[in-house]
Amino acid sequence: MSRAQAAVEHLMSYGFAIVMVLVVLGALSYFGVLNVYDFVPEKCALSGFECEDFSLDLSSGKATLVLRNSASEAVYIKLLSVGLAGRNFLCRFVSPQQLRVGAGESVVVVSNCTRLDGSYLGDTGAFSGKRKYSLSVEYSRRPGSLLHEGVGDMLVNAQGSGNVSSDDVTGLLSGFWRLEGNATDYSGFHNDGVVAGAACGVQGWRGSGCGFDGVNDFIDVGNSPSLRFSQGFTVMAWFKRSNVVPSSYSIVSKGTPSNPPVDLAYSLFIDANDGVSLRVSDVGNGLNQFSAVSTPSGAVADTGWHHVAGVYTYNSAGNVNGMAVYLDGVQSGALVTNSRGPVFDSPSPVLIAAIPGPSWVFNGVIDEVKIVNRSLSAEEIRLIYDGEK
Ligand SMILES: [Ca+2]
Repeated sequence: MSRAQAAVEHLMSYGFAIVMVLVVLGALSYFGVLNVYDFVPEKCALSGFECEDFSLDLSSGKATLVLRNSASEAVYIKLLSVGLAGRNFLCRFVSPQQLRVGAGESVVVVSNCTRLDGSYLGDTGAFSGKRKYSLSVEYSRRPGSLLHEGVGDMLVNAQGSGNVSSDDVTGLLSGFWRLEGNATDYSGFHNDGVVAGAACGVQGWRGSGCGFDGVNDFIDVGNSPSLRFSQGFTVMAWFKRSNVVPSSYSIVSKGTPSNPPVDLAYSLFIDANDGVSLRVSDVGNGLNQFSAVSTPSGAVADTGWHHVAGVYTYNSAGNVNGMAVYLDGVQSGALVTNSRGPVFDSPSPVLIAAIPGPSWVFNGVIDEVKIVNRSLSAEEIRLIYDGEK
C-alpha cells in the first residue's frame, strides 16, 4: 500500500470522528458552554505599533498597553480605545497634547474603562474571562498634524470582573443615578442625591424611577468638582411627562437658566414649545448670555417615554463640535457652532427635575440620569440609546 493510500484510509477511518468532535465543540461554543478563546493564547496586535505587553483589569476599570513605535520616526498618540464588539464596553485614553513616542521607543498607555450601555455598574461576570477586544489608535507624525488611524485587536484574559467602581477611576461617568428607590450615584464619585419630596420607587424606564409633582419635588446631587466641567460634557436621562402643558420643566440643571441666569452652568429642560433645549453659559454676569440648542417644537408633546442627551463641546483650539440635543438616539435640532467657551463654574448644585427656587419643576417620571465628563459623539449616543431602549 502506497503512503498516499494509507493517508486516505486513515482519513476515512478518523475523518468522521474529527468532524463529530468539531460539531460538538461548535455546539458548546454556540450555546455559551464553551469559550472558543480559552484554547487560543493571549495576543495583541495594532497596526503602526508593536504591542509588547497588555492587560485588562475589570475591577479597577483599566486597560494597559505597552506600545512600541516600530516606525523610523516619532509618532504622537492622540487617542487609544479598547472596545468589546456588541457590548458597548469602552476603555479610552485621550491625550489632547498628544503622547510622543520616539522611533523604536515604547510607551505605557493606560485607558480608563466604563460601560456605556446602561448596564449597571457593579454588575459582575458579564465581561470576565478571555475575550477579543478591538483596538483603535489615532496618531500623527507631528503634534496636531494629519491624524492616522490604526486598528487591531487584543485577545486577553481579563483580571477581575464587574466594572468601574473605584474612586480613582476618572473615566467617563461623573454621575449615574439609577433612581432605584433612592438617589445613589453609581459613577464612583459619590454624588449621592438628596431627595426633596420626589416619589422614588415608581415605575421607571428601567426598574424604578422618580416621580416629580411639578410643584416642589426635586433631587439635589450637589456641586462636587466631578460635576463642574471646563471643557465638554454630556447629560442624559429618560423621562415621561404626566401631562402636556407648555411651560419650562427642568430635567437636569446646574444653575438658573431663567432670566437673569446669574449662575447658569448648564440646563437640559423641556421648553415652552414642548421641545427639549440645552442651555450652557460661560459667564455668571447676569446678562442672560448663554448658548442654546433645541429640538423642533412639539418634539416631546406626548406622555410617552423619551431618551434625551445634551452634549456640549468647548475646545480651546476652536469650538469644534458646539452643542447638540439628541432625542431618542437621533440628533434633533440645529447644531449650534458658536458655543461660548468653557462652562461657567457655577456655585449652584446640580438639581434633577428643577432649578433653584425650586422652579421649572418637572411633572412626571425621570429615570437613569447620567452625566458624562466629556462630549459624546453621535455614534456613542446612539450606542447608549440602543443599549437602553
Ligand atoms: Ca431606574
